[in-house]
Amino acid sequence: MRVIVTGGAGFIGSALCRYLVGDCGWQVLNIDKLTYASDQRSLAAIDGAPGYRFMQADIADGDKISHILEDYQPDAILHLAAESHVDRSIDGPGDFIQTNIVGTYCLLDAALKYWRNLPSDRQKIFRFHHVSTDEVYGSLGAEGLFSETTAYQPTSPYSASKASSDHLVRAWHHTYGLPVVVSNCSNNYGPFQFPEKFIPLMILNAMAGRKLPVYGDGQNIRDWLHVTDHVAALRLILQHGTIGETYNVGGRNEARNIDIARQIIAHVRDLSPHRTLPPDDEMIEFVTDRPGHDRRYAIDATKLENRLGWQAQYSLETGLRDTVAWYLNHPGWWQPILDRKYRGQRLGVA
Ligand code: NAD
Ligand code: TDX
Repeated sequence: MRVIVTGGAGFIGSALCRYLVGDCGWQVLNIDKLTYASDQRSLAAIDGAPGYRFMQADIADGDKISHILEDYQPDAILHLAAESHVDRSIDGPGDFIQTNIVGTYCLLDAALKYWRNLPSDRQKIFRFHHVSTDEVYGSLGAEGLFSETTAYQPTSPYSASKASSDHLVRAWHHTYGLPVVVSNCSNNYGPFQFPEKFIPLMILNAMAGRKLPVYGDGQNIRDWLHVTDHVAALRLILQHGTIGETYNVGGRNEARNIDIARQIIAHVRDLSPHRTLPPDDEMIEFVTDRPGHDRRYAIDATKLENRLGWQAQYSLETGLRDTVAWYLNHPGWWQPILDRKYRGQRLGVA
């Protein structure tokens, strides 16, 4: 397979490139704008591999994307490029509208022109795989799970922009016949995640003996999936998913934020016994809640499990422990990111 991955210098995109090039032997062209959230050092494992190429480009630059598609002649596009952090979307929604909605439109427009010009045998192979989130479904009460037929009810600028992009992708299928598949995944965690997201932020703060800022009452629930389980699902959906359909991806790993924070402190104590940390209750700080904070997300992944035979390999306990160990062992990756100070933007670390 010869594919384009958008957003491949980000957290999930880099895991996907490492998996497709390193484990599956595919040819991958990674297209990324290289925003603050990107880090090409996450791709060091495949840098120089014969099947891997990188090109800096904005998905909203339609002409450039069209030229890239004509030159590279991919069998598929895996579209991950996005602004992805909910708190930033609250502070400044503009970039989210531009990349997630306008950028997805430009990419679809270029993909359609490219697909229409392919010979019919290659048209049949081509797929546009749109990678999305469970946040498009809104917030759950104590009961129930998100299925592929749950109505969209996004609540944050981020989730509304992702919902818009999902609708555009489906419209390009229904109206123009572009062969698309869509996947909506729960919260990811694992190595190389940018430290503004909850799990790496909590790990780095715990390691440094800083307080762990838990929003509101800490009772919000997320359904956690290790990123390697997600990228395995993406390959299966791309190769075996049915055109026009949606697949929910989730590991049946629901947890309250406060419990994740406590588990992280426990893992840091256990894996790094030389550190002297304050008692747990002094390490956790309940801080002002996120505006419009969704209470609970939980994915029903039955369709993916039954039709494509996917199964999450990581339990949350093992995955979290491995992730804590990875951050403990890789200060060379995260310290320069913390030192960059994020161009004065909000991060919440230190
Ligand atoms: P990330 O923020 O770590 O990475 C996003 C990447 O996209 C970055 O490398 C960035 O430079 C690139 N990018 C941003 N704007 C771009 C543009 N205009 N043109 C080209 N590249 C651009 O995000 P992530 O956590 O890896 O998420 C990847 C995708 O998966 C996103 O579409 C996100 O909505 C979706 N998703 C994420 C999660 C999660 O828990 N992280 C869960 C479900 C779905
Ligand atoms: O400092 C914090 N304290 C805190 O309590 C941060 C950063 C987060 N939280 C809470 C908010 C959420 O309930 O932790 C939970 C997880 O927060 P994030 O890591 O910001 O993730 P979330 O808002 O759930 O969105 C993530 O999952 C779905 C990704 O950022 C999205 O890109 C993805 O689509």
